[in-house]
Amino acid sequence: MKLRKGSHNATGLRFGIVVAKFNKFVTSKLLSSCVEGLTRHGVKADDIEAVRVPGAFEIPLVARAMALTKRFDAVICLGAVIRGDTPHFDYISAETSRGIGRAALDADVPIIFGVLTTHTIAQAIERSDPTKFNRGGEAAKSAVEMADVMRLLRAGEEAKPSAEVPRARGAKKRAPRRPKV
Ligand code: INI
Repeated sequence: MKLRKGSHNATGLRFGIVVAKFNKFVTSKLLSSCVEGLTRHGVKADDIEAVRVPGAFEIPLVARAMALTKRFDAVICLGAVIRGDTPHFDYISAETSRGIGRAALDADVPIIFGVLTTHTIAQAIERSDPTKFNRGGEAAKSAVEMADVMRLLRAGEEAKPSAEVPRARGAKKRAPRRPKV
Protein backbone atom coordinates (compact mmCIF):
# COMPACT_ATOMS: atom_id res chain seq x y z
CA MET A 1 0.00 0.00 0.00
CA LYS A 2 1.20 3.49 -0.81
CA LEU A 3 0.26 6.08 1.78
CA ARG A 4 0.31 9.59 0.37
CA LYS A 5 0.47 12.31 2.98
CA GLY A 6 1.07 16.01 2.54
CA SER A 7 4.05 17.43 4.38
CA HIS A 8 3.99 20.63 6.39
CA ASN A 9 6.90 22.22 4.61
CA ALA A 10 5.51 24.82 2.24
CA THR A 11 8.70 26.53 1.08
CA GLY A 12 8.20 27.71 -2.50
CA LEU A 13 4.41 27.24 -2.48
CA ARG A 14 2.03 30.15 -3.15
CA PHE A 15 -1.20 30.90 -1.31
CA GLY A 16 -4.17 33.16 -1.93
CA ILE A 17 -6.36 34.38 0.93
CA VAL A 18 -9.90 35.76 0.67
CA VAL A 19 -10.99 37.51 3.84
CA ALA A 20 -14.39 39.03 4.63
CA LYS A 21 -14.57 42.52 6.15
CA PHE A 22 -17.86 41.79 7.89
CA ASN A 23 -17.17 41.13 11.60
CA LYS A 24 -13.69 42.53 11.07
CA PHE A 25 -12.91 42.36 14.80
CA VAL A 26 -12.87 38.58 14.28
CA THR A 27 -11.68 38.21 10.68
CA SER A 28 -8.62 40.46 11.16
CA LYS A 29 -7.41 38.03 13.84
CA LEU A 30 -8.12 35.05 11.59
CA LEU A 31 -6.05 36.75 8.88
CA SER A 32 -3.05 37.51 11.07
CA SER A 33 -2.97 33.97 12.49
CA CYS A 34 -3.33 32.52 9.02
CA VAL A 35 -0.41 34.56 7.63
CA GLU A 36 1.66 33.71 10.69
CA GLY A 37 0.84 30.02 10.23
CA LEU A 38 1.86 30.06 6.57
CA THR A 39 5.11 31.86 7.39
CA ARG A 40 5.87 29.31 10.12
CA HIS A 41 5.56 26.59 7.47
CA GLY A 42 8.20 28.28 5.34
CA VAL A 43 6.02 30.39 3.00
CA LYS A 44 7.60 33.71 1.97
CA ALA A 45 5.57 36.91 2.41
CA ASP A 46 5.85 37.54 -1.36
CA ASP A 47 4.13 34.21 -2.00
CA ILE A 48 0.98 35.23 -0.11
CA GLU A 49 -1.72 37.38 -1.72
CA ALA A 50 -4.79 38.50 0.26
CA VAL A 51 -8.00 39.97 -1.13
CA ARG A 52 -10.69 41.57 1.04
CA VAL A 53 -14.39 41.15 0.23
CA PRO A 54 -17.44 42.77 1.90
CA GLY A 55 -18.86 39.66 3.58
CA ALA A 56 -18.75 35.87 3.65
CA PHE A 57 -21.34 35.69 0.87
CA GLU A 58 -18.83 37.24 -1.56
CA ILE A 59 -16.02 34.80 -0.68
CA PRO A 60 -16.79 31.92 -3.12
CA LEU A 61 -16.73 34.01 -6.30
CA VAL A 62 -13.40 35.62 -5.46
CA ALA A 63 -11.88 32.35 -4.20
CA ARG A 64 -12.89 30.66 -7.46
CA ALA A 65 -11.46 33.51 -9.55
CA MET A 66 -8.17 33.37 -7.64
CA ALA A 67 -7.97 29.59 -7.93
CA LEU A 68 -8.69 29.69 -11.67
CA THR A 69 -5.66 31.92 -12.27
CA LYS A 70 -3.59 28.82 -11.29
CA ARG A 71 -1.15 31.18 -9.59
CA PHE A 72 -1.83 29.61 -6.17
CA ASP A 73 -1.21 26.15 -4.76
CA ALA A 74 -4.18 26.70 -2.44
CA VAL A 75 -6.66 29.44 -1.61
CA ILE A 76 -7.79 30.06 1.97
CA CYS A 77 -11.20 31.56 2.80
CA LEU A 78 -11.62 33.46 6.06
CA GLY A 79 -14.82 34.91 7.44
CA ALA A 80 -17.15 34.98 10.43
CA VAL A 81 -20.87 34.39 10.14
CA ILE A 82 -22.53 34.96 13.51
CA ARG A 83 -26.14 33.99 14.22
CA GLY A 84 -28.56 36.84 14.81
CA ASP A 85 -32.30 37.05 15.43
CA THR A 86 -33.31 36.41 11.82
CA PRO A 87 -32.77 33.51 9.38
CA HIS A 88 -30.11 35.58 7.59
CA PHE A 89 -27.34 33.47 9.17
CA ASP A 90 -28.68 30.29 7.59
CA TYR A 91 -28.74 31.75 4.09
CA ILE A 92 -25.26 33.27 4.31
CA SER A 93 -23.56 30.29 5.96
CA ALA A 94 -25.16 27.70 3.65
CA GLU A 95 -24.34 29.63 0.49
CA THR A 96 -20.79 30.37 1.63
CA SER A 97 -19.92 26.76 2.44
CA ARG A 98 -21.62 25.40 -0.67
CA GLY A 99 -19.96 28.02 -2.87
CA ILE A 100 -16.50 27.38 -1.46
CA GLY A 101 -16.84 23.62 -2.00
CA ARG A 102 -18.03 24.14 -5.54
CA ALA A 103 -15.27 26.63 -6.31
CA ALA A 104 -12.59 24.09 -5.32
CA LEU A 105 -14.06 21.43 -7.59
CA ASP A 106 -14.56 23.87 -10.48
CA ALA A 107 -11.02 25.19 -10.29
CA ASP A 108 -9.36 21.90 -9.32
CA VAL A 109 -7.33 23.72 -6.67
CA PRO A 110 -7.60 23.24 -2.88
CA ILE A 111 -9.80 25.94 -1.35
CA ILE A 112 -9.85 25.89 2.44
CA PHE A 113 -12.95 26.65 4.51
CA GLY A 114 -11.73 28.93 7.28
CA VAL A 115 -15.09 30.56 7.85
CA LEU A 116 -16.45 30.60 11.40
CA THR A 117 -20.17 29.92 11.73
CA THR A 118 -21.10 30.50 15.35
CA HIS A 119 -24.18 30.95 17.51
CA THR A 120 -22.65 33.79 19.51
CA ILE A 121 -20.07 36.56 19.31
CA ALA A 122 -18.28 34.98 22.28
CA GLN A 123 -17.79 31.74 20.32
CA ALA A 124 -16.38 33.68 17.36
CA ILE A 125 -13.98 35.60 19.62
CA GLU A 126 -12.81 32.39 21.25
CA ARG A 127 -12.17 30.67 17.91
CA SER A 128 -10.18 33.60 16.57
CA ASP A 129 -8.06 34.09 19.69
CA PRO A 130 -4.42 33.78 18.61
CA THR A 131 -3.48 32.33 22.02
CA LYS A 132 -6.02 29.49 21.69
CA PHE A 133 -7.13 27.14 18.93
CA ASN A 134 -7.48 29.60 16.11
CA ARG A 135 -9.32 28.84 12.86
CA GLY A 136 -6.95 31.08 10.88
CA GLY A 137 -3.87 29.11 11.90
CA GLU A 138 -5.74 25.87 11.38
CA ALA A 139 -6.77 26.95 7.88
CA ALA A 140 -3.13 27.72 7.05
CA LYS A 141 -2.11 24.23 8.19
CA SER A 142 -4.85 22.58 6.09
CA ALA A 143 -3.86 24.66 3.05
CA VAL A 144 -0.21 23.62 3.30
CA GLU A 145 -1.16 19.96 3.69
CA MET A 146 -3.65 20.02 0.80
CA ALA A 147 -1.26 21.89 -1.51
CA ASP A 148 1.34 19.20 -0.86
CA VAL A 149 -1.11 16.29 -1.26
CA MET A 150 -2.21 17.66 -4.65
CA ARG A 151 1.41 18.23 -5.70
CA LEU A 152 2.25 14.62 -4.80
CA LEU A 153 -0.78 13.22 -6.62
CA ARG A 154 -0.09 15.28 -9.73
CA ALA A 155 3.59 14.35 -9.75
CA GLY A 156 2.49 10.71 -9.45
CA GLU A 157 0.14 11.08 -12.40
CA GLU A 158 2.94 12.40 -14.57
CA ALA A 159 5.56 9.92 -13.44
CA LYS A 160 3.50 6.73 -13.48
CA PRO A 161 3.75 4.79 -16.78
CA SER A 162 0.46 3.22 -17.86
CA ALA A 163 2.00 -0.29 -17.58
CA GLU A 164 1.94 0.09 -13.78
CA VAL A 165 -1.84 0.34 -13.76
CA PRO A 166 -3.10 -3.19 -13.01
CA ARG A 167 -4.92 -4.80 -15.91
CA ALA A 168 -8.51 -5.90 -15.43
CA ARG A 169 -8.82 -9.63 -14.84
CA GLY A 170 -8.91 -11.48 -18.14
CA ALA A 171 -7.61 -8.50 -20.14
CA LYS A 172 -4.99 -9.48 -22.66
CA LYS A 173 -1.51 -8.04 -22.50
CA ARG A 174 -0.99 -5.70 -25.44
CA ALA A 175 1.70 -6.60 -27.94
CA PRO A 176 4.45 -3.97 -27.92
CA ARG A 177 4.09 -1.39 -30.66
CA ARG A 178 6.32 -1.90 -33.63
CA PRO A 179 8.49 1.15 -34.12
CA LYS A 180 7.77 3.19 -37.25
CA VAL A 181 10.55 2.97 -39.83
N1 INI B 1 -21.50 38.53 6.35
C1 INI B 1 -20.61 37.90 7.14
O1 INI B 1 -19.46 37.67 6.72
N2 INI B 1 -20.97 37.51 8.39
C2 INI B 1 -22.22 37.73 8.89
O2 INI B 1 -22.47 37.34 10.05
C3 INI B 1 -23.16 38.39 8.07
N3 INI B 1 -24.50 38.65 8.58
O3 INI B 1 -24.85 38.15 9.64
O4 INI B 1 -25.27 39.35 7.98
C4 INI B 1 -22.77 38.79 6.78
N4 INI B 1 -23.63 39.43 5.95
C5 INI B 1 -23.20 40.12 4.76
C6 INI B 1 -23.14 39.21 3.55
O5 INI B 1 -22.07 38.30 3.66
C7 INI B 1 -22.94 40.00 2.26
O6 INI B 1 -21.75 40.72 2.30
C8 INI B 1 -24.11 40.96 1.96
O7 INI B 1 -25.34 40.28 2.04
C9 INI B 1 -23.95 41.56 0.53
O8 INI B 1 -24.04 40.56 -0.46
